[in-house]
Formats: sequence, structure tokens, C-alpha cells
Amino acid sequence: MMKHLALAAALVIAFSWVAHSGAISDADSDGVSARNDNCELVANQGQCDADRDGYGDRCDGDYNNDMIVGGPDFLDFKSNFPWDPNPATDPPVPPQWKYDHNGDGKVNTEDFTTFSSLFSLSVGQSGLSCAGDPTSFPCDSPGGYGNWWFCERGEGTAWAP
Ligand SMILES: [Ca+2]
Ligand SMILES: [Ca+2]
Ligand SMILES: [Ca+2]
Ligand SMILES: [Ca+2]
Repeated sequence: MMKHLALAAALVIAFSWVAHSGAISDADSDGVSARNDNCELVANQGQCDADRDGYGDRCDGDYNNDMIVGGPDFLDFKSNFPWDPNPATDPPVPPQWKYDHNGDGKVNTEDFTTFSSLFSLSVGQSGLSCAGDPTSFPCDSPGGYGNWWFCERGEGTAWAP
């Protein structure tokens, strides 16, 4: 009897440990659990993802969506650098947002530094199962700001309509 009780207690402890560790798995400590995190290994609390492909702006230098951050992406960045929008004349969601890796509303040398760190690597990585799957577009993170997919004043600030 005691043996069964001990076994049952051990199983309960094991299950609760698995459930608990699954819930708090957050390698980059940004408060977004790994499976909801569109940049699993880079802290991006806001989950900004301007092109809504499931890879957050902080870890997505793959603008042409071929899964590699390569030469075509560099040329794409270059032709949109620098960029400082004029809210009076630019559309509400300008296409240049995707080059704004830190979500501060501008494309400048800080974004180039981030792009350089991503260059020649695979895109991501993302914890979202829909990431990079065109049939699942848009692939927005349920973490961060929920339904806001891009940020205009930094990862800590959601865009507000
Ligand atoms: Ca993250
Ligand atoms: Ca993206
Ligand atoms: Ca690419
Ligand atoms: Ca920026």
C-alpha cells in the first residue's frame, strides 16, 4: 500500500513538473512562452512582426521569404535605408516597417546592425507552428500585444490606431 502511495505521489510530482516547465519555457526571458514566441531566442516582448509571417522583426532579416537571410535581402534593406516616415503623407502601415528591426518607427544604423547579425543565417527561429507557412498567413503571435503585429516606438510600445 505504502509503495503504491509513494508511486502515485512520484507520478503526481513528475506530471506537475512537466506541466509547469512547459508553461514557463521561455529561453530568452521576454515573458512570452517559447511556443508563442515569434523570436524564440531573442527578447522581443512586443512580438512585433510587420510582415506577419510568424518570424518577429527582431529575428527576421528574410524579406523575400526564401528562409535565408542573404544577398537579395541585403539589397532590399539597402534600397529602404535610411527611412524616417512622415505620418502626414505615409500610409498607416507602410511597407518599410519590416526593415525596422527594433520597432522604433525608423530604419537606421541600429536596424542595419541587427540585420548584419542575422546575415547568412536561416530566418528565425520561431516557436509558432504557423511560421513561414504561406497557407497559414497571417501568422500572428498570441503573445506580446496580441493582435497588434507591428510596433512604431520600440518593442515596449504597441502601435495604436
Ligand atoms: Ca522572444
Ligand atoms: Ca516577420
Ligand atoms: Ca531571403
Ligand atoms: Ca528602427
